[in-house]
Amino acid sequence: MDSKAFVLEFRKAVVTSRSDVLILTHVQPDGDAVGSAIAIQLILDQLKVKSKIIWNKVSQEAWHKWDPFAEAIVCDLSDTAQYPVVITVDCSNPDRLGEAKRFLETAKKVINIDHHTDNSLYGTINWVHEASSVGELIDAWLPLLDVVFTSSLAEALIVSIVTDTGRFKYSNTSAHLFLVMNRLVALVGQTRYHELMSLLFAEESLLKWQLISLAIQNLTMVCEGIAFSYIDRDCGEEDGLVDPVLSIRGVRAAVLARPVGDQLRLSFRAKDTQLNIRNLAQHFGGGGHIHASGATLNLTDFPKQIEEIKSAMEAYFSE
Ligand SMILES: [Mn+2]
Repeated sequence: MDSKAFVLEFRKAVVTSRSDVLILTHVQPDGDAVGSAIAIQLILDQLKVKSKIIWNKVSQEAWHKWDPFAEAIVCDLSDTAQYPVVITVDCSNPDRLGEAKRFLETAKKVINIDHHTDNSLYGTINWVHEASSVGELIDAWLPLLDVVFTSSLAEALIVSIVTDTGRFKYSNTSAHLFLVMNRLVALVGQTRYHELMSLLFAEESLLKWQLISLAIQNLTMVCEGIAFSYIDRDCGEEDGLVDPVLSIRGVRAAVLARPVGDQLRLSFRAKDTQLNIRNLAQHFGGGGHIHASGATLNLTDFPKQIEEIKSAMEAYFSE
């Protein structure tokens, strides 16, 4: 399906919906999830289609960060309404929706918009292409819809693109993206762009720094360049704790384990472009991007599991 065909299908599905269109994204929404969900809502507003976003498992830190962008960041999973049209953004498979997965079961049409190459194409309409972010994908087909490129739409796409490229540091940053950003920043203006960047990146909570400090203290090298660490307390949906470990000189890839409720969450990151860290994540039943992925295990005995993960990693890298 080319972008013209997709836009036609998209429009047909949303304008014929008899009730609100539901927009969903993955648990622990990051900047791309939040930005692209809001962008879709703004597009639907212009098409005079009513919509609702349900956020799922937003951390305190993320709450603080995303609140200025989303008027109402509310986790309303208790919602019992059925939505015939559901749009998912930045979500490679239904499990990543967490509890909100159940909305897919009653939906007649699921529009799956994503940039993860391991997306399971679970939608009735799938728009899945490799790109830096879902924001970049949306930007590409916007001219095909009768939508005015407003500054709030540009803001949402900026949040999406800037966060998913790690502020233009990651390998997904293309020359083309700067042309996109040129247009977007011109729409929001230089002053607002600076405000947005300050809201997103100028500060982190004290708790986050304390957790980062724990991750650094518990660091071990399972083999040359491969770091493993853990945080032995439940820090809820707090995200971005593996990146400081990865930023240590000499570390090519980092894995971080932490308990969240009855789960043990693993984050995988690589800065060595030759290293496919997703293979390791898949080894633990997870998935994601080649250089940034995750896995979730059942939490049984944390200290014992930490040792098992370490040995499994050693065995994996000695092959
Ligand atoms: Mn993304």
